[in-house]
Amino acid sequence: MKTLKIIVVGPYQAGKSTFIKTAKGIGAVDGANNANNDSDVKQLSTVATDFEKILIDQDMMLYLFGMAGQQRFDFMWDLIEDNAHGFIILFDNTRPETFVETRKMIDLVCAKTHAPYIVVGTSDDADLAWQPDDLRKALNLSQQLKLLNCSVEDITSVKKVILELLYEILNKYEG
Ligand SMILES: Nc1nc2c(ncn2[C@@H]2O[C@H](COP(=O)(O)OP(=O)(O)OP(=O)(O)O)[C@@H](O)[C@H]2O)c(=O)[nH]1
Ligand SMILES: [Mg+2]
Repeated sequence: MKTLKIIVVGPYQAGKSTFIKTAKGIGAVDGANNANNDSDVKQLSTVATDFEKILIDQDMMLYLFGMAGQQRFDFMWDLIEDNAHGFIILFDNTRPETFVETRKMIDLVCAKTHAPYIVVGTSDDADLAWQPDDLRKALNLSQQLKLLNCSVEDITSVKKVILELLYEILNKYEG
């Protein structure tokens, strides 16, 4: 069984916990096998890390970790960055005041690891959501870098994000 460790990071209230809870539902096998008894009870704001195990098929298990938005990002790094296979950097499409922090997280991921990552704007379903071209400019993202939108409560949308990252990871390690 291959296990992949994926870290979800992003500013405070970006939708990380909701994303991870929704992701639990994408497992190929029945819910009982995907359930993780250690997972956090839903809280208003995460004080520890979120964690879910997701069985993709008989050969692949994802370990999905969420970094608490209120904790200092640097402090958590030594614990999680070691053997991560990929990163999902989530930010809220409707909260431009968090864009500077989002950019810093992208820079930190690039500086600390060579693992693949994707940048994902949440609240895609909201009226105030920024358009992709404007987001690219605001976050100073190159055209090559993948920028996706996601509604974190929507399982299809969350699945698309995870599959995109899996393609990136498989390309890197097997391509
Ligand atoms: N409708 C909708 N709501 C969202 C979306 N993203 C975030 N939210 C809402 O934003 C709030 C925060 O979501 P959480 O999943 O707790 O965010 P978080 O990043 O884990 O927050 P912290 O742990 O405090 O950093 C919740 O009320 C979510 O329902 C989205 O894509 N669509
Ligand atoms: Mg949280």
